[in-house]
Amino acid sequence: MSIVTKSIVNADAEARYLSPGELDRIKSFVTSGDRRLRIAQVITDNRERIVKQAGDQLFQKRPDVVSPGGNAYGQEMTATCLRDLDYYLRLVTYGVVAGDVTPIEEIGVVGVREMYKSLGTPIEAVSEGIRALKNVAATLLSSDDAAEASSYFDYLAGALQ
Ligand SMILES: CCC1=C(C)/C(=C/C2=NC(=C\c3[nH]c(/C=C4\NC(=O)[C@H](C)[C@H]4CC)c(C)c3CCC(=O)O)/C(CCC(=O)O)=C2C)NC1=O
Repeated sequence: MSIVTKSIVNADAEARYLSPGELDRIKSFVTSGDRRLRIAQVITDNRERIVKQAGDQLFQKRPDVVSPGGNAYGQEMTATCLRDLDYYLRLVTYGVVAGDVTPIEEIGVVGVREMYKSLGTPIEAVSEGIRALKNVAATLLSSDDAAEASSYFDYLAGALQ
């Protein structure tokens, strides 16, 4: 839920007008809108490249995952691993646009630890992959935009750890 919807739901639950603090938070959400949309656009336009380079970085750091016996070993499993990175990059764009980690949490975090456990996927390597997505995306963004985007990648990497 975006800060606008969330504030309205909270205020209406108490049948009150939006408070000065809520209006301030909505103001900063609105004024950061251009930046957040620009970030989402750059990531969306470059998604294939970001995922590919992040995958290369991950497999360099964690060669075990793509070695025999590794969870992402073999062409099909490696492609599934890269698909998961693409899923997470997509969720980050949702968070950036919403200005809120809730969409990332609801779609990509809740229940995921258990899922990866049952698949035998090393979750700390997934986090490593998300940090690689962050680093590659940062090379395509201004430093201010990269800093804004970082918080969503960091949230996700931390939540999966
Ligand atoms: C948008 C929300 C969402 C997420 C997050 C998601 C993840 C997800 N990853 C899966 C598998 C998988 N995920 C990986 C990923 C990896 N293995 C590694 O060693 C690496 C560290 C890592 C890549 C970074 C692999 C290799 C599989 C296949 C495992 C298997 O079939 O044994 C599966 C099992 C079903 C399938 O194969 O599609 C799901 C549901 N699906 C979703 O709908």
